[in-house]
Amino acid sequence: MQNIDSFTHVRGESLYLDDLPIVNGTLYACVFGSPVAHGRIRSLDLADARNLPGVVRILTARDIPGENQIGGIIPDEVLLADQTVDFWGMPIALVVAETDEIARRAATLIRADIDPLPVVTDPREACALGQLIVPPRTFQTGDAEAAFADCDYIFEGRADSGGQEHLYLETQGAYAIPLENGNIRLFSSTQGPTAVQRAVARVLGLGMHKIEIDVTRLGGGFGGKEDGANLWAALVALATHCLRRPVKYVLHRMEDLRMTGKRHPYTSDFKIGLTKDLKIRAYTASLYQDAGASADLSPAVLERSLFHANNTYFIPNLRVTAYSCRTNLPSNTAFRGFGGPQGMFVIEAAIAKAAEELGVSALDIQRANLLREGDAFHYGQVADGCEAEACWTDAATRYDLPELQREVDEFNRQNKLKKKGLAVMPICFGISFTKKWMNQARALVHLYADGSVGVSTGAVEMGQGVNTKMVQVAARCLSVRPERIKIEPTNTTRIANTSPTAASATSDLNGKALQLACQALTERLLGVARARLQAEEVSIRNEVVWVGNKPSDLGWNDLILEAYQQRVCLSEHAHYATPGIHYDPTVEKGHPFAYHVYGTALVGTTVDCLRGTYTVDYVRVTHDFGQSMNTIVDRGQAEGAIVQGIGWMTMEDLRYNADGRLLSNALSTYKIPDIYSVPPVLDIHFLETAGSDYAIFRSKAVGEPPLMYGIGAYFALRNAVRAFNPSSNLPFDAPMTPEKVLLSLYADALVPTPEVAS
Ligand code: MTE
Ligand code: LUZ
Ligand code: MOS
Repeated sequence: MQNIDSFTHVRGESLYLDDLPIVNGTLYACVFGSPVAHGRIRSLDLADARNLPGVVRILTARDIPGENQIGGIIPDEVLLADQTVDFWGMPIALVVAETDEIARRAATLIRADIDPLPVVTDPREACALGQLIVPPRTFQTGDAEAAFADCDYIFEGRADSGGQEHLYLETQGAYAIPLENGNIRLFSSTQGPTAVQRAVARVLGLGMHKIEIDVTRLGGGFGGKEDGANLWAALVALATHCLRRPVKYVLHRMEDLRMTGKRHPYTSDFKIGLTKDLKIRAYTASLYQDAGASADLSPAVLERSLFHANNTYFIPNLRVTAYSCRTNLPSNTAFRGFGGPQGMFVIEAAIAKAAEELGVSALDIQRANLLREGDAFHYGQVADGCEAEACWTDAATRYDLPELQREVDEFNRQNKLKKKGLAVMPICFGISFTKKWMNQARALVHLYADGSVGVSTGAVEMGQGVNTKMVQVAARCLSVRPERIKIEPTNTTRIANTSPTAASATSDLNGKALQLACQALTERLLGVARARLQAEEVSIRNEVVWVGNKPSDLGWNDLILEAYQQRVCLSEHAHYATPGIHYDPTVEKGHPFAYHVYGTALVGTTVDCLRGTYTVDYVRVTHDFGQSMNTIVDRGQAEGAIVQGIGWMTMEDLRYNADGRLLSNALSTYKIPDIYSVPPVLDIHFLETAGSDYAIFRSKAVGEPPLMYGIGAYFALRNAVRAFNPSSNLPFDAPMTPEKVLLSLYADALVPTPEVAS
């Protein structure tokens, strides 16, 4: 089944926040952000801005009736800066004006007198200063220190990965409408309607019941709107609360780039120990996460880095400690993979380091250590339905890995100025929110008397196709055609206490709730049909002549109408909570994931060794989708995630200066993959696997895992560079930009040798 949104998307008819019809009397908001990254506010001069015609009000922390606090996991994030500013662009005041242009102009007229404080932008420095968001966490199994003594080889190193701008096509924004009795209806571009509702209620000092959040769809979120949407919604809600007028704020791209958090950069130290047969016996690592100025989701992201520190390898002795470090940058936040990719990059770097030092292929180490059925992860869960080896073997044979390797070697023998590199990237990703309580969802189904169907769930459509999957679930469970079914906007009044649309688990959680609701309705309808068929039998025996439809022809419409006339309830609200998951953070052991997703990618690159430019020639994947319920949607998700992962690992280069100011603040200085950077060969093979009982219709979660195939592009590029310059002692420092490639090609001699130049 095609994505149900494809027609309105292509015709430009899909409604995003900024497309909603404007309500009479709407005002426009704009933030005045801090001009420094860290400092103490002495005074604010609002006079010029206030005097600008069309400015209605300028709001500051003092206007907040409730708590000046929007922090989720930890209450450390103010809505508007009060005493101190902690990052460049941090909201200090909100201008509300008759037009968007006036609001923006007025914001430029505000002056802030701020005493500067020291700016920290390096997580290691923050850690040394004791600036931690939460106490460090350590996951361990076996005894890594003792195991190093039994290792034949030990290697140490450092691995850094950069941040990543979400670059959702639709920027952050919200639109608040005042209702009677101080109630507010809020349209928000959020992955987490309930998170927005909670933040707004807290800031306004109101009950959550007075705040209704409505989301039709997002033009992408990628994690940036899981928590990151709360701020903008709370700002417009504050303005609406104070002025009793509708207020709208949709960020300009440069505001969004400057003021919102991104994927967490990590810097890590690792130590890996192997035996002669290339088995990894021991692995230790320290991960330093750049959390930015406040916690938001950083502790949860940190936790997932720890869960995925082994990627898809069985490591009997492992100890990994992670530090969430507070710096003076916008608060970094969820981004597809949620810390998993950062943790996995470190173990892949350690394996590459070992391979390079030993003069073996990394593939041999990766292959020798793949997780097997029944192996325990370091957090105690036992691999069940493990497809690591199946995916590797399928990819290696389907795409002829030995032949691909021979091609690379042959090409590199014959070419001096171009080199090819190949890397294999196996992945393993746990499906479930790592906070147990978040693994729940609800669905509300109305069967209308004419036989049409309305479905509400907590799922937010953000391009990933969840609405299409919800139609499929309802159609299958009710045995009706998809055309009869409408998916309603996500709304906190219809579905309360939603978990954010995140963790790739949305279809599983909401789909299962929807399945339960449909099953309950089907039971009731069967009861009606049964009664009618029994009546038919009686009537036939009594030779009653039927008028109209014969009961044996009882169609869907007749059945619904009959049920309605018999006063049978045609609505159902169902709840689903993932069974069987648990976790004890005091010992860091448990069964946190409903299941794991596996896969293997072969990635090939070519480097131009004069220019430092490169291409990713192919990504060839065998992926465990379980029993995919929609191969079109799932293939699209895998393709998009792979390209996004390649972007993170190769070209997306966030730069802040020492003053904490974002330099890569536009698309001229921040490069993301475009159509030309999509690998010309992007093969994705759906491995036939059993799926999981905890996946909806055994169709495994797909949103995030394939992003991690992009890590293969980094190592394939590294292999190409080393084919040109074997003595190049490249640091493990992603992204591998053309600039870095060029410098590392000539790491020992900054000018090409005459032989090479010829
Ligand atoms: N796909 C599109 N087109 N747009 C997005 O914003 N977000 C990703 C992924 N795929 C995203 C996307 C992220 S970060 C997650 S967690 C999942 O979709 C969330 O949706 P799901 O749970 O339905 O997979
Ligand atoms: N969000 C979250 C996530 O709150 N918890 C998670 O475990 C998670 N995992 C992936 C993506 N988002
Ligand atoms: Mo995705 S990072 O869970 O929104």
